[in-house]
Amino acid sequence: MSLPRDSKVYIAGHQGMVGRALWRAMETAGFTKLIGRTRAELDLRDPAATQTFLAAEQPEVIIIAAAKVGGIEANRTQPADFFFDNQQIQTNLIHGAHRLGARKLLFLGSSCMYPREAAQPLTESALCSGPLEPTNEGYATAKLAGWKMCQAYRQQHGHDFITAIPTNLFGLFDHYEPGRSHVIPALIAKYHQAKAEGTASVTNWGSGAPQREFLNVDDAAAGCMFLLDHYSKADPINIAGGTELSIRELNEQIAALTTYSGAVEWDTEKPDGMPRKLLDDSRLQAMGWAPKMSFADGLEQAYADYCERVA
Ligand code: GFB
Repeated sequence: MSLPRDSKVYIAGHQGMVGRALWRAMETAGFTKLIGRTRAELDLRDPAATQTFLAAEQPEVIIIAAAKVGGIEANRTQPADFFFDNQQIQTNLIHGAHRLGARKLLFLGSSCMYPREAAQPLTESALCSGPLEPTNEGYATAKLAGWKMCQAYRQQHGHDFITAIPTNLFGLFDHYEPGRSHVIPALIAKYHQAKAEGTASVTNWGSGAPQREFLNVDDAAAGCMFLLDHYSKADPINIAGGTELSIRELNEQIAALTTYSGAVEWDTEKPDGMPRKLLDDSRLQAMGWAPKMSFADGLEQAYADYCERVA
């Protein structure tokens, strides 16, 4: 059943890439009472501050898009921060939503919750069936706990708390800082700078062999919006239907986009991470939802955003 458009909705993390896209999607869907807080205004890791905020604002719907996020290197080098920050944020918000008796809560998981060696495409039933990819175990474990916490509160208290698992995302307001970025923004920034400075070669990480599925963040937000209106189960559900490429193929597309024509090296001392991460999207597809934007259009949009905001 669709959520009333005059519901008060708190988008936690509304200034991140996903939170901003959710804000756009919910405005487009007609929601009139969206609220957000910046990190400076509210530290969601702080239980007392979070409870005070929720008690004062009384949101009816809570979306957990707030998270410490980063690419493979940030995850590999700061597993404690990824574990602690995410665990704290989601615990405070899920328990807070319970205390409020919130009408609906959407928790956003991550494709790294799937076991490293699970069969591809990754179906929701493969969760917790094997060991995780070591480079992002801290983050993935926190995300698995968030899903399980939603399930536990549904089971014990009957709350409508749902979990969605988006595939690798990119798009407007992505992070371009070299130590933190995911592969698409990292390559856009590297190739653009190399072209501008006339550098002879760029160095990418790993072997280039891993395969990743990429989905534009506005499509992912539309998928979340669809789930808020139409999904109410304990099982997590994938948001996918993106484009799958090897990192080597991705590098060719981004080199063409930025018109970089120099050499490309591969630093195999850097990790590859999961060999493949393709999410099975049949459950959401069967409900009648599919993404709209082509990968090429999404990549052009991301590059334009980088040129305007960052370069
Ligand atoms: O996007 P990415 O950092 O995240 O890396 P993951 C994807 C692949 O691109 C890896 C390679 O095989 C990287 O080695 N790669 C090549 C690069 N050059 C670069 C580069 O310059 N920067 C980056 N970042 N990668 C993350 C997880 O995994 O994905 C998180 O660590 C989360 O937990 C997120 O799940 C969605 O897809 O490997």
